[in-house]
Amino acid sequence: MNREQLIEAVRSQMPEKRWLHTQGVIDTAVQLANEFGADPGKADLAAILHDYCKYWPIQEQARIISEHDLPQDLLDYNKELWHSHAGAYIAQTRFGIDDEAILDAIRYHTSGREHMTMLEKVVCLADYIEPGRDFPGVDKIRELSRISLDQALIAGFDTTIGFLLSQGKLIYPLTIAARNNLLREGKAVDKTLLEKE
Ligand code: DGI
Ligand code: FE
Ligand code: FE
Repeated sequence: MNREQLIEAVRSQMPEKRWLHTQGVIDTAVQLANEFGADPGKADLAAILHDYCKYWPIQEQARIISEHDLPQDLLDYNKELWHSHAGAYIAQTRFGIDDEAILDAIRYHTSGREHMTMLEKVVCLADYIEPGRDFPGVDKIRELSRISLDQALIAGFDTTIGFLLSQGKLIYPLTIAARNNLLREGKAVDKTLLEKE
């Protein structure tokens, strides 16, 4: 299957609005990959497929998780987390994507996780700041993305965590771990300086 056919396959799974979002994520992810040193070809492929299952019936997404070797604890958290893991599974089984780096970028694009690769960060951030996104604080995240991928991503997670708190919703532990890890990595520089004195 070539890129054009893959694009059509993805497009057929979602309403036009979500397809426009996906196009935005593709462009932004490739741009960020070039800027911050991730593989633009992998960013392109991960972005194309990242929301493939987003509009599938929620029972179908749950079934994919429960019937395969995927993290079962997802089912105890918000259903918005499910499409990314289901999507990675389908990318592998239906489209033959066997590059774990690409699959992880799809898998963790919603929750994030500790020690994210550059590719994972790029896809996750692109999902936050693609041109069609319009939520309070998005311009600040776009601004930060011109300076620091990590700071922008922290601001993104802050927004999501704040939103989930305001709604009285559960927060998946990997999202907290992702944010903590990015904050610690940012501070690690200072620690090294102190140790040298
Ligand atoms: O699929 P998209 O809408 O493009 O974006 P996404 O895959 O990042 O999903 C974002 C939604 O997921 C957002 O509305 C918040 C919701 N969500 C629910 N629980 C969690 C969560 N997001 C994170 N990061 N962590 C959660 O525990
Ligand atoms: Fe998504
Ligand atoms: Fe998305």
